[in-house]
Amino acid sequence: MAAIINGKEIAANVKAEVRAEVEALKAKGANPGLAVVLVGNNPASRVYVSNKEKDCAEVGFASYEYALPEETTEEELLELVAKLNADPKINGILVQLPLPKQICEQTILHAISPSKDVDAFHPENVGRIMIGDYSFLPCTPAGVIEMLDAAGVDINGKHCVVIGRSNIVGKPMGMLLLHRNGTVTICHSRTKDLAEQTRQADILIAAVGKADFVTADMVKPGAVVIDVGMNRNAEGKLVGDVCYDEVEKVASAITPVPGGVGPMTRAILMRNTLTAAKMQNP
Ligand code: BQF
Repeated sequence: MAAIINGKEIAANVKAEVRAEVEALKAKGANPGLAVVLVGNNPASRVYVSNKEKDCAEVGFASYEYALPEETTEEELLELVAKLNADPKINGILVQLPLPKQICEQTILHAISPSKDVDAFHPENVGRIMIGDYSFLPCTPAGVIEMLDAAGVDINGKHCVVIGRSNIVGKPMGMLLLHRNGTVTICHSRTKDLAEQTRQADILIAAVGKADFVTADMVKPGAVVIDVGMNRNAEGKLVGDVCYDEVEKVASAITPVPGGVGPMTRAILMRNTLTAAKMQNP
């Protein structure tokens, strides 16, 4: 029986901290705000955007929604980003991904001012994360670190295995664990004998994007298992990458889906927006 690491609860604590600091900023006359840009009608994206706006209201940020039609061109979106970069009431800019296929995500992310880049996707911020000199945290990986800290899991010297090498989760996750003195293995679709790798993990992070991918035989008894996955199963239910019911019997601690990493990702976005607002209201 593994301990359940409750992301919703830990996220509420992070947001309460942010809220207190937002109040202090406002007392000094600032009115910190986040621009949330949604292009098209992806239903999941709509939910994510409205979640983020709710979080803004909860911690005291103004949020400014820009909902653009599916057929928006790259030039039009670049124009909006330029306008937001120049607007002093906007402290952070979030462009919800994925973007429609006529728009190159990289082009847009590179156009966001690094000082307003609350997702930390601009190459300047990505590079800063690599060398450990950063102010914006990569939201999901930083949320995972915050959960491990809150659960009292010591990373120092532990073997951390990350499954998945995306620019948004896997790669920056490896970096943050490395900064905390973890010994890091990043596995991916070409890894030979994946289970042999994952069984070495004291801390196992699943960021694969496939329901029920991590089974009990892939987990060392007593390991801490963090499930970053967000998948819909055959019944349309939200599930992670980990076979929760069987892995829970082997692990010492585990994160649920929903209510695990997802709420933490959102909480760190609020922390990054606070960081941006502080930098712009010195
Ligand atoms: C929960 C995301 C894939 C692609 C683009 C709470 C969220 C999700 C789940 C959420 C995600 C996933 C977000 C739960 C933001 C996480 O209770 O388990 C919150 O809002 N997320 C996103 O903005 O873009 C994505 C996943």
